Amino acid sequence: MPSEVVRTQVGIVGAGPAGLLLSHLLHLQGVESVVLERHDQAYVEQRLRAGVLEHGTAQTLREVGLGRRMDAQGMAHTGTELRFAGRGHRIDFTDLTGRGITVYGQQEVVKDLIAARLGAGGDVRFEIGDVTLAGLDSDRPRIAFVAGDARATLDCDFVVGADGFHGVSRGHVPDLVTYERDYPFAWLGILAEAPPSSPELIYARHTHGFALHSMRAPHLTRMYLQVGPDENLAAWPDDRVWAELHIRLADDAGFALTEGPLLDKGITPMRSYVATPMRHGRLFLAGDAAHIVPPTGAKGMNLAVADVRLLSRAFGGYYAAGRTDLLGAYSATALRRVWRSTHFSWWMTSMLHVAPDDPFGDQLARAQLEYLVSSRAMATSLAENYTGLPYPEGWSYR
Ligand code: RFL
Ligand code: PHB
Repeated sequence: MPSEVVRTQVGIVGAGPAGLLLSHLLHLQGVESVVLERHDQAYVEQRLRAGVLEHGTAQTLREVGLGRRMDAQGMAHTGTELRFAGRGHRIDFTDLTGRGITVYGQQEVVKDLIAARLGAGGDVRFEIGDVTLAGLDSDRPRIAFVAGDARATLDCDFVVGADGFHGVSRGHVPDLVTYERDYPFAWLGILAEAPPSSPELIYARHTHGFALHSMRAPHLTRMYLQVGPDENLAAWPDDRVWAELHIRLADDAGFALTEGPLLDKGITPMRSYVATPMRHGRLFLAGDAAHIVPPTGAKGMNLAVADVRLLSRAFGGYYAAGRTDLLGAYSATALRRVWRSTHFSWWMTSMLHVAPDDPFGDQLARAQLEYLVSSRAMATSLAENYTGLPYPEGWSYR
């Protein structure tokens, strides 16, 4: 097998939002990177995932030249609805915090990032196999990989593991301490060719379980249902999905749910997971490679963006001025926001889902929802976490 050696400054494993955005932010500072991705480009661009961008995430994308399609096709939302006991309650984000969210599919963000990287001559390699990391304790780490029939080595100054929860990077951090929580349910998600039935997202808690009404475009509705943790998709033919959505989203005001053909249907497990530290030697972890939150708080992709903002500045400081302090502070600084979002996501999840055989938890959830919709203080707390806490000083990406 022929063997190629490629040299770069920052070697990035994974072309999800974390890896691609980091590569883009580094490019803007004149720092070179190569991104290695296991899947092909079409797969990465079509993978259906997150939909909610925090105020700061959308702002970050705009500031770095990635806002054009997002501002044309994304939907700016100024509030969301919480629905329980047959009644809807609007949480007005803008009134409570002066900020809002943007509903824009993660796969669209990924498309915009890939177009920007490739358009600027960036090196993003798809269909890469057998990634192995070596020399992470030295000042010349290497990433070995297979591209087509050829073995190759990427010689770099730093390696970033942005390879998601199932990636290889996290396993290279010795003495990793992990914190985990499993939930006794999962989400069944659908994408329907139907106009959204409400202009905003609806988070609904019903005795049957949680349901979420979201959207992707004026003709595309994205919805989720709480199901059992080991649920089989075959047990959920389309008519059962619709019947359950009608039941859980119903309200006393006669809410009407518009149906349409299903374009996608899948099950997502729910877990909270934090791995520390997010650094070992010259390896830095970012995004889902280091932490997972249940999707109820819509935080996963936003945390990935927050991580790489920090990393971008830390690498920028290293290359421009030889600074190592920001790299040294990365893990501890990133983890502060990770834990805040981990708490928020756990809290939203516990409050909105119905755990089996947990009447005490059920009463707590009701009490919490009633408090939330009657207290401006509590509603403000939800709104500021959901729209994204402002980045503290030092989180600038350059
Ligand atoms: P990703 O997106 O998983 O990207 C990692 C990339 O690494 C590649 N990879 C490898 N490449 C080379 N060699 C290897 N050995 C590799 N191993 C893995 C993978 O193929 C992949 O391309 O991680 P990243 O960049 O950290 O981004 C994280 C986000 O994708 C994730 O947090 C969000 O999707 C979570 N999430 C949500 N986040 C939000 O902010 N708002 C939401 O509304 C929201 N909703 C969701 C969600 C996730 C969901 N699912 C399906 C898990 C809703 C759902 C249903
Ligand atoms: C989505 O639109 O996919 C979505 C929205 C809000 C969430 C999770 C997912 O909390």
